[in-house]
Amino acid sequence: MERVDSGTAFRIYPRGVLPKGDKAPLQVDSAEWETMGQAREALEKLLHIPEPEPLETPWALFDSQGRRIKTLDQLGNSQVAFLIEIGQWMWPAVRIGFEQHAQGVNGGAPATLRTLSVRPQVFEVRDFLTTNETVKVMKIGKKQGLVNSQGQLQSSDVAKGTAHAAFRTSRQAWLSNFMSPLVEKLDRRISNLTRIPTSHNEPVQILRYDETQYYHGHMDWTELELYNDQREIWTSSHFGHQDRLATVFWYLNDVAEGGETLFPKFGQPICSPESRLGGSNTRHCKGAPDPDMQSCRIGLKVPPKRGTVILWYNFHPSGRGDRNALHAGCPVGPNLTKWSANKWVRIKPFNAREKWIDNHPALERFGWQQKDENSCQIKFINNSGETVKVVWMHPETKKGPRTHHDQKWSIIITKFFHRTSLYSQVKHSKEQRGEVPRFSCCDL
Ligand SMILES: O=C(O)CCC(=O)C(=O)O
Repeated sequence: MERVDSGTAFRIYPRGVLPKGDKAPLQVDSAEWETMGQAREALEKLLHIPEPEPLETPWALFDSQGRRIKTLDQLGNSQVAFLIEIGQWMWPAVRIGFEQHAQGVNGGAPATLRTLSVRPQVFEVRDFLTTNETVKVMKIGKKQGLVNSQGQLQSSDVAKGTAHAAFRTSRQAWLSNFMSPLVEKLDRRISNLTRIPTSHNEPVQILRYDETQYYHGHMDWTELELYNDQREIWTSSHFGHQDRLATVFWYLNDVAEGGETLFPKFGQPICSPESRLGGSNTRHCKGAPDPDMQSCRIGLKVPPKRGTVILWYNFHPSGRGDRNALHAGCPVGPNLTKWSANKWVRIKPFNAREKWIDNHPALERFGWQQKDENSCQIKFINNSGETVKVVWMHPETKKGPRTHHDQKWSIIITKFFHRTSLYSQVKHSKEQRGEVPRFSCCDL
């Protein structure tokens, strides 16, 4: 919304774009509103904003510095206002190379966000961390002890028994605020940058990639249709609303070769822009192919530069997950190490309570597959010291999925449909006891 001259009227540009041809922009007169409630009602009607779904955050207004506009007085003092349906501030990308200054980020000093990409929305902030801070953060990470990184296995990978290392090979540690005043200070600096309170921030995930290590293409938000039998994931992502709105990715050292962060869908169109919350129908359209998730050849590549952070949004301001926010960590060059870190910023506070809602509209939109009442969980643990095959089949039809089963790995079958099964979780297990295979749980 942009104030017309210095009057009470605002011109409105839905989705931040100018109207096509000689069409006049929408206009409202704020003098007609006596309360913020009336303003909200009028804007919802004008912009066809539907009722929020259960668990969805309500839309909000912000000024150009990302400060919330909560009263008509505040609106009256704003030359422009941004209505953001996802309810949290998002810096506008405008165009590649656009620079904007976020005031008061680091001890009162501003930070400059430079747009690297509009679709997806990616910004670079140079010198966000000092060299001294990068060194200290790495030191805290080392002290904490690094373990192998894991991603969230999609249902198809679970069914195939894919190992985490097939698509992510870094090592990592979580750094919480209480571990060091520096970690806490950086947590606040991130919130100053994103304008989203620290209560929405996750702890820092510090990453170390050695030569050839990588993270293949993935999303930081949950494309629910890819997890459509994993209730825990649906519940914890709050039907897409408790996901990671923003990723602030820190580069802690320079990497002379490889190790870039890649956005392979850079510049692709937004499919079905008319559908606000979207579903599987927003995945594919002309000009938006699925890239090769393992390749680092095509897309926007951001090379690691010590002290720089990049901020990208995993959602559109409308509240819909951004399919173009797919990203990867390219393999690190020979004899090199990349140190970096994730600071994820959630749409809702980090401690927001998870809740399952039986008739939530997202269930149909993303194709939830209802688990059978007769399902149960069976766990196989392999202690044999060699790979064994687990075969599970229907007693009459002899049909059923099967998998192999590596040494020291256990498989949890969480679905047991009328004596045929799909296993939907593969877990690393240090357990070395019992017979092969060892059954636990469940009446057979
Ligand atoms: O390493 C990178 O550049 C990207 C890492 C990443 O996407 C992640 O850790 O989620």
